[in-house]
Amino acid sequence: MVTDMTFIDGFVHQLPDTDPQETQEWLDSLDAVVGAQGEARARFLLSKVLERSRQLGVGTPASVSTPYINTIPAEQEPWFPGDEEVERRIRRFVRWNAAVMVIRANKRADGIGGHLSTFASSAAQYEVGFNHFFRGKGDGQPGDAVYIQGHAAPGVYARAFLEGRMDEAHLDRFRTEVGGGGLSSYPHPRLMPDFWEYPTVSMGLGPINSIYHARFLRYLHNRQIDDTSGSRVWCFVGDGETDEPETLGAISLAAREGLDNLTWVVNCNLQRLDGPVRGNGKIIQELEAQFRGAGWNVIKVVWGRRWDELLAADVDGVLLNRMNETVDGEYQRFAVEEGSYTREHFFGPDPRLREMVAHLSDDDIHNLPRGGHDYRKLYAAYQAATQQTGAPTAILAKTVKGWALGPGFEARNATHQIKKMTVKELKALRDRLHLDEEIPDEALDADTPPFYRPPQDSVEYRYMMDRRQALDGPLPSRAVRNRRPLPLPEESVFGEFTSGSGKQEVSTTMAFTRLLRNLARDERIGPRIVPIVPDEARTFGMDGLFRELEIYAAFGQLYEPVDHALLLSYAEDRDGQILEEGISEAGGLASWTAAATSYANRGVPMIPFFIFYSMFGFQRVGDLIWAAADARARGFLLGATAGRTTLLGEGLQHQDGHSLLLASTVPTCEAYDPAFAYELAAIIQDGLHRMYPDGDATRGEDVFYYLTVYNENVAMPPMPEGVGDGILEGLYRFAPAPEATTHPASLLFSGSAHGAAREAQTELAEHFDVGVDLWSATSYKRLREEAMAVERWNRLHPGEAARVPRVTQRLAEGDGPVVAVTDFMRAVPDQVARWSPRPWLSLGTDGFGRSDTRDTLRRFFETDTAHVVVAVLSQLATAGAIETSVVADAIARYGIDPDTAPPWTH
Ligand SMILES: Cc1ncc(C[n+]2csc(CCOP(=O)(O)OP(=O)(O)O)c2C)c(N)n1
Ligand SMILES: [Mg+2]
Repeated sequence: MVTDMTFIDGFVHQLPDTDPQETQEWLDSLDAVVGAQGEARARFLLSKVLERSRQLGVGTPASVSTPYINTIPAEQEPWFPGDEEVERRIRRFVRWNAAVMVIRANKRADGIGGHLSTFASSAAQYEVGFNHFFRGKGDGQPGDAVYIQGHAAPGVYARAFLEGRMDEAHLDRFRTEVGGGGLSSYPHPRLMPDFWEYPTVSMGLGPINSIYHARFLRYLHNRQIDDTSGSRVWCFVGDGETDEPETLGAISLAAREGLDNLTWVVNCNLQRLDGPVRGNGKIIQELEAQFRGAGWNVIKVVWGRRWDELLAADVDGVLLNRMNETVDGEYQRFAVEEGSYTREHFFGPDPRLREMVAHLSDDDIHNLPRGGHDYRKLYAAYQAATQQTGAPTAILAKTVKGWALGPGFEARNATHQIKKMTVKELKALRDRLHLDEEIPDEALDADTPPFYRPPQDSVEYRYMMDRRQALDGPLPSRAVRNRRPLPLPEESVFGEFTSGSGKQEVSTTMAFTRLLRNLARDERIGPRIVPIVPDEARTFGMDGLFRELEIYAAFGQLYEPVDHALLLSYAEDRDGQILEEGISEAGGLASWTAAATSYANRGVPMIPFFIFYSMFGFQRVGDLIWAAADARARGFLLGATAGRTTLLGEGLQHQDGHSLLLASTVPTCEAYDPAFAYELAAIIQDGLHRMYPDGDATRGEDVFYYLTVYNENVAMPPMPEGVGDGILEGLYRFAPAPEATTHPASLLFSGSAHGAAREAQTELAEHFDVGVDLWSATSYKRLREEAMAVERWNRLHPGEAARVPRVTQRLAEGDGPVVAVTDFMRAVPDQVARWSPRPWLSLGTDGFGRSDTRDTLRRFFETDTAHVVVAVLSQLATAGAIETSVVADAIARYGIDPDTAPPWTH
């Protein structure tokens, strides 16, 4: 009986053994090898057998881990085509300038920050890419997409400096951005729009974005919009960064879709910010298992070339054993201690191992380099990655954090945060980099260490520039180009929404779906529309689009769907248009970002519409949205099933009354809460024109839109005359006050709250002689930003004629108090309260949602017709326009219990 579950292979127990005698012979042989020569030899033989079986095409399950050595054996390394000595010199210049830039910044302004150790550990990884692999954007090429680890930015600036793309004055503006011309702390396209393309410093976002980016390149290709076969996505990842769920959460997608255009380089320096990543284990082994299990090609670059000869002499497998059993905490210690310590504690315990390194000095032992610093090993790995077909590659490169910076830095637990060097440390670094001719002692005795750039006629400069030229120019480089200009849609796409829906009741979500279909059908812009859904199309009533637009599937539809006979069947295709992301808002957002930045990254504008449960947008993936804004995303986000009471039965975790507030925190997000179909259409139409005026990406604004759409069906009114600008500006008068009323007031509604407001208008006129005019407040964010700008102008221009914010001007057009009602928190309308020229009161849905009918919920949150009426009356009474008894009568009339606890307290 099998007792250890880890060794059960169901297959060999459930199929008949057709030749038990032969089976027994194989097993006996194995027993004999283990008995006579030990486990190491047995493992070796088994691995050989597995390797042969793979060569013979005998499918065996891939094991998820391999021994702790390089995946590519020395004898299979390719010929290195570069000049290693010149490249080493270039690398040293880069290393020097990167360190000096940070040190000078902290001399200028103590506490300005910056990082030395991250790039010090990954310099070779970047340099091998810059000299041999990363493709630039010269001659209108789209080039590669390189996601650079945020904290390695100093090294990238240093290289740009050497290439003459920056001068010393630039480097001396590292982290000094206000006033212009500064270098951002990390990759921020928002701040350096000609340089950086991909924001990465919020850990985990670069990795997930890189996966969906690579996938989006395939999508563009398969849909024949752009030939992306020449572009690769590279992503540099920290080993600590792999702790983030976003980093590894989508790796299976990359394998499933066969993204061999994607290469990750995980810099395994064994440390994160506070200490070891896996002190008690081995991060490389753990990651290997995860990536292999997910179907990635994994290339481990653990040991530098000087270990090759030791491994070749490892006849007993003792070295391999020692490598396998040593945990990362110990490896980190070996990097800190002298060679004698490693001799004693790594090699020492086993006499055979000790003997193996007897010919090496302690210094030699200390300097046995790790694979991630070995240029040739890295070159071999990158080349293998670029030749891999059918799967993405993860290169796991082992390094020392702070490598070459000296004993005060290398592998110290505090190394991540150290940003200063003493003169002595600087001299030691200079010596280690063999730069004593370029940087003499006197230069270092001065207060500020110098940068160094080799002259333009130097071998290094010419070599570096030749390499970049051969690889299509410098990188990173961001430019908005019209490689594939975007034709804007026909006017008729939007036209139908202005006349309303007549008697037919529809929701704004249905209106959006119809608009999306119109856009996708438009001959001009149609192919550029990218509908993205996270397994919610049916929820939003969009499943009708499946058959018409089809769902993108990298390998087509390999089965006949269960609903194939239906008109609206589930249709997948290689050139399908819809990105159905499954249950991953993060994935949807990453796809959206890839599409929303394609106008710049590829010069191919695409118009993404990501529609999701509004509750799972800003609240769930807000940081991805922030990063997209940093990346200057242009596109549309749609928060569906919006509103705390409009989505009725779903309860606390679903009913969103705050996404608009969260959206208002993103500077370039245009947040709208449209009530009617014509508003929605007008906003989207205007958005397209702002992003791509006359279809020209280079003149467009880097803004994106967040629109809430609701699932409450109503008869959509026709668009009133002359309200076009008001819709976009955030506020317009929807309907005048009923005639023959005495007391004026104004009611502002947004989104689905229009229902209560419109009913209240009638109720107030009929029963209370109050005449309210109705206003649709489509965007409080827009109104607030305009008002803040006006307020600021007034503050800074004393004595000049004061300007008046738009919201103040508009509201000055009426009399009496103002009541704003929304299906979101009061803080949303309150954004503009202080600019109201009349008394202001907001009604909203502060508190946790809960399941019930819409009417009951609106009564509970005090946003129903009765509460709107009472609020207007109460405001009028406060102003002395009516008696307080009228308010009391109304409270009684509508059966409102005045003594319940506020909804946000329970
Ligand atoms: C989401 C997020 N959380 C925390 C941080 C702060 N942080 C910056 S660097 C770092 C450690 C990075 O370690 P690793 O990924 O191993 O990179 P290394 O510098 O070692 O290459 C942390 C926690 C961050 N940038 N982003
Ligand atoms: Mg690390």
